[in-house]
Amino acid sequence: HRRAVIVQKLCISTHNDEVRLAEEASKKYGSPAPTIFSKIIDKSVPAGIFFEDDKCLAFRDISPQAPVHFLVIPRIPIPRISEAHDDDALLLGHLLVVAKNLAMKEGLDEGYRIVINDGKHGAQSVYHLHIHVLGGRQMQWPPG
Ligand code: TR5
Repeated sequence: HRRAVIVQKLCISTHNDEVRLAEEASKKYGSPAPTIFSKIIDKSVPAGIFFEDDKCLAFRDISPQAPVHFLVIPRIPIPRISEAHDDDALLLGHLLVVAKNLAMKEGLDEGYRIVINDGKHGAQSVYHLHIHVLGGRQMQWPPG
């Protein structure tokens, strides 16, 4: 009986941990308005997805600004880079590593541009964090 009680207590504490983690996760970003990218993630809107893992996905930009133009987005809806949290560092690093691995797979061996637009001055139009990867032509500097 004592063992059963211990097991039960362990289960309750595991359950409480999960509930606490979920609560913390939901507090972290509140419930940001779902964007078109949430629909791409849940596949209710079709997109040219060509890479997926447990944390992110990559798809072709619908309005390409270069011969190769794709977006890498996290599955969790961080609205913009300026709203990322310090403890998102691992995820943000992962997005960059995926972006450069995919750039290599896309044959961008002469270089490419990685861009994150933030807010109004950054000309962000979709409020779900995304990394642009553009390549296949000579880029100019400074950007407009
Ligand atoms: O301007 P920011 O940095 O916010 O970039 C948003 C990007 O999302 C733009 O380059 C758009 O062309 C791109 N975009 C917008 C939509 C979309 C997309 N890329 C792929 N598939 C898309 N679908 C299905 N719908 C969009 N509204």
